[in-house]
Amino acid sequence: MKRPVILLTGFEPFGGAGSNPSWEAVQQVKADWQEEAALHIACLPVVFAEAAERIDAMITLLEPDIVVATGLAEGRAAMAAEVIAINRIDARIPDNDGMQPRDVPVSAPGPDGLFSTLPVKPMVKAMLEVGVPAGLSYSAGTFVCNSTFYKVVAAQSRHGGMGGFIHVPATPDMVERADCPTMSVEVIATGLHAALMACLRGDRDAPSLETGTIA
Ligand code: PCA
Repeated sequence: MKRPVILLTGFEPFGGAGSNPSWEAVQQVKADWQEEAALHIACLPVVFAEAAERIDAMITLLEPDIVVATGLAEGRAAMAAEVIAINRIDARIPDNDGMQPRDVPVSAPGPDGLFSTLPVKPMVKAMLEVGVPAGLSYSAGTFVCNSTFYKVVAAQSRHGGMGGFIHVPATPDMVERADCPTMSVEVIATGLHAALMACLRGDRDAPSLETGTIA
């Protein structure tokens, strides 16, 4: 059997932050990787057009079996397996290129929404089993993460691979508000590894899986 190929991405810092835990955790997963599958990683720019182009080009080149894109969702307390990407951009803040598109589609001819083609419930279950707080999320927002998620699902469907998105919490060093929930890079990386393993095992989504939902 062909050795499975995985593409795991994180994002560069944005919005004035000095780091982005998604990319830090992705690097940690790569450093610890000992599985049979080939793991490719990349750091995407927080720039609407460029992030989409970059990941699309990598998907064309690698034809990965599994693409998991990750990004920061400050304020969330748990790892969030995103269920659906919406065909809408409404940037609350400018991207790292100073662009702030409002109320425009990700893809004018595309459908209103694209569901993750990753086994989201088994991924959440796998994360919970290794002690990492996790749940499903039905909104990936309307910024660069959601639009990248949309592009990943579309690009993966071209060659029959699976793709989706996980949002991760902020790390303790980056939050100023005492009431903002956080998670360490190590715990985030443990969760991502468990989620990838669920994809590799071919765990199936089942309605009976009790996973919980993040608002
Ligand atoms: N989070 C942002 C973009 C990059 C990131 O890490 C988002 O949720 O859209």
